[in-house]
Amino acid sequence: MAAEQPSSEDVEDELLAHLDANAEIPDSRSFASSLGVPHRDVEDVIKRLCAFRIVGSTDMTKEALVLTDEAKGYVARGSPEVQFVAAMPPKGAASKAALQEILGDVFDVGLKAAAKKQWIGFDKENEDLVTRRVKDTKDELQEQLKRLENGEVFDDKVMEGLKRRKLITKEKSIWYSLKKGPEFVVKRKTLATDVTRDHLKSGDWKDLEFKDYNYGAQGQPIAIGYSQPLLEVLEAIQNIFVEMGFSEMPTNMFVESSFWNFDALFQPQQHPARDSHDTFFLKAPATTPQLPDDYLEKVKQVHQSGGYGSKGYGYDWKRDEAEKNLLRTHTTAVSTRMLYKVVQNSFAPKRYYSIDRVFRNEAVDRTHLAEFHQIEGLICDYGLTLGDLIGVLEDFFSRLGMSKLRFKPAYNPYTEPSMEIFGYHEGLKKWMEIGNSGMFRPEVLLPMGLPEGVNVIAWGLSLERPTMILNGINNIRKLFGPKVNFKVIKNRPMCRLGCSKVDRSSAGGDMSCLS
Ligand code: FB9
Repeated sequence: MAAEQPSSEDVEDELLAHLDANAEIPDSRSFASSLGVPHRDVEDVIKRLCAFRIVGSTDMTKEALVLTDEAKGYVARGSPEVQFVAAMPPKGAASKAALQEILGDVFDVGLKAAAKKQWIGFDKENEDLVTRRVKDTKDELQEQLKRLENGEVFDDKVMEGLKRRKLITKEKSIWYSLKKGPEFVVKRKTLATDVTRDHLKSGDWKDLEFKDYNYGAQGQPIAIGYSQPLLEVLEAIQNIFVEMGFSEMPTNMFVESSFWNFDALFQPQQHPARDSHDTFFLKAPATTPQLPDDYLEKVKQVHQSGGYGSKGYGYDWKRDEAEKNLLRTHTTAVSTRMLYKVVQNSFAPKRYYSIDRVFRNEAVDRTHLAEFHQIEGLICDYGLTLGDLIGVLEDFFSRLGMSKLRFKPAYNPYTEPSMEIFGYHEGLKKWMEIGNSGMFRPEVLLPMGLPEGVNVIAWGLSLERPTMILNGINNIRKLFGPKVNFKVIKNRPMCRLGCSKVDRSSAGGDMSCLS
């Protein structure tokens, strides 16, 4: 009956008693084998006693050459070459297939090694046959491996041979030399960690020593899901829009017709953005014939010859160009559909927003993918001015933590005036481009049938940029897709919108993403 394995408490008492008697334990490995316990059991006790400063330990490491599992197999069952010959009939030939059956994965190594030792030969006629050339075999290899196991070392040539046959490998072994620690005791009083009912009933709680509370102890990591940073910022920005009285536009249509994506927005058909270098056009379904004819006619007119105070572009507008299907390049395509719908029934002032994917056939780089999430806000109402637009932008971006804005005149085919928006980020002490905006042109609004005097102000930005900045992520590929590092996601601080203070230490520190 195998001797009862000493418990960890027993090993501890043995170790403390030994230290008390000998002041030091120079080699924890030989101490472990003297107790007949695996070294790791002594390691656990050493770690515990060091934590209580009862014991002081110095750890030493040395690289030792140890037998691989394959070699241990040969020590147990003999070297492959010996096993091979042993599986053959005492003399004459044997079929490889039969030997393969018997020897399994030792067959290959055994065949090569036995052949190398000229213990076997091959039959030219029948290549499945091997002939035995020796009566007995001396298992030098097994002998060597056994002696190695007992710590013997051979000359380099032998050792190199064994390494080449992957029979020995380097193993770092660590051991400890132990001394009494400042809190050394022969018997460690186990500190109570809880007052149990038995303690109370037995009353022995009075002379128990309790373990101090470790207020720094980390709680059990709770396995919960983590919101994708993009979705976190998306939700926050949706709340900002709803708080500002905006309602969401339906954006569940990635495939759009050129008509709503470009023509309705008074973007001329030869505009560079309308060629496949910038836009993903669809092969199938390539076109959308269902377009509102009367409205389309008006769009055609305003492109060709203007009207509504505009002289238009004066080019020959083609319906089939407008029918071409594409992946929408901006959610402004949804805005045109919405505005057109607004006038279908009696006009009423509206505040709409959209946040969804848009697709641009652009070169992928650190901040650009071929798709991103566009955020768009628009207000249509009587008598809206550029001042109203600036006011709304200040309100919106202040809720995003950007209180100081600057506006730079810009150009969009569908808005005039248009402005690029720049915001000063307190935390990063930096001005950055945070979006684009403008007042929809009459050439966009009036063909739709929007009443005179109604203006539409709108602005747009991306979701990826603020999310990268607020999470200190400098490469958009780390934001979503296969390169997302979940540890970063898991351990990143909650990004709080509106607090412009980016705490550098927590936000992964590298601010190069802002350039
Ligand atoms: O998002 C952008 N920048 C940004 C936004 C917020 C932010 O928040 C801080 C942490 C708190 C930080 C940065 N940009 C727009 C500016 C640039 O990044 C720009 O280089 C890239 N732009 C994208 C388009 O790239 C081709 C961002 C994307 C963009 C640009 C314009 C619009 C929408 C998205 C628009 C519009 C528009 C205009 C008029 C009417 C209706 C819509």
